[in-house]
Amino acid sequence: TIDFYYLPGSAPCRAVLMTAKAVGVELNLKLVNLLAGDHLKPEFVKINPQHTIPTMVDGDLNLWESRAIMAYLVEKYGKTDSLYPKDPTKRAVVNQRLYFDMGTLYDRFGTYYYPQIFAKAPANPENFKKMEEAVGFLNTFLDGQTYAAGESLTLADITLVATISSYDTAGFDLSKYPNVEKWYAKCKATTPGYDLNEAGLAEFKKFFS
Ligand code: GSH
Repeated sequence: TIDFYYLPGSAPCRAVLMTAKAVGVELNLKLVNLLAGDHLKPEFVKINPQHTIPTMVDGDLNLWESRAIMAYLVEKYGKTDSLYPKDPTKRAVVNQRLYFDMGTLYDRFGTYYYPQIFAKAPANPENFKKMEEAVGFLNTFLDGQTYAAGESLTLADITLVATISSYDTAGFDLSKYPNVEKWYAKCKATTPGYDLNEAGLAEFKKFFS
C-alpha cells in the first residue's frame, strides 16, 4: 500500500489525488490537519522533516513535493508514459510547465492571498499585478494548444489546473484570459478524478469567505 498524507483542500494534494486516479493507483489516505498542527507532530516529522503535505510513503520511499510524487506515480505505476512522456523533447516542455507552476503561478497565488487569509494582512496591489502577469504567461503558453504541453493531457495540466482552480475559487477573474478559460473547461471535462479536485476546492473555499 501507498500511504498518502494529505488535506483535501490543499492544491498540491489535489494534484496528486488526480494523478493517482489518472494512473489508476490506489492511495491509502491519511488526513493531516494542518490547523490542528498534525504536521508538526514527531511521528510526521520523522516521515518528512520538512513537514509539508502532500507526503507519500511507498515501501522504503518517503517522498514529498507534489510534482515529484506525481512523476514517481506515473513512472512507477503508469501503464503508458502519456502523462509524463519519456521522449526528452516532450518531457522538457512538461517539466518547464511543472516548474513554472511551482515557482511562478502557484507561488504568486500564495504570495498574494495567504498573508491576507492567514495573517489578516491587507491586500498588496503589487502582488496582485504579479499574479495577473503569471496567468497572462499561462495564457500565452496555451495559444493554439489543446493542453498545456501539447495535444494530450499530461502532469503539466494536472498541476496547473489544481492551481488555476484555486485562483478561480479565490475569486480571481479569469475572463481576461480566454486561452486559460478554454483550457480550464477542457481540463475539468477530461482530467481523471476531477471530482476530487472539486471536493477539495469546496474545503479550500471556506478560507475565502
Ligand atoms: N511545493 C510543495 C508541494 O508542491 O508539495 C508545497 C507543499 C506545501 O507547502 N504544503 C503546505 C504545507 O504542508 C500545505 S498546502 N504547509 C505546512 C508547512 O509547511 O509546515
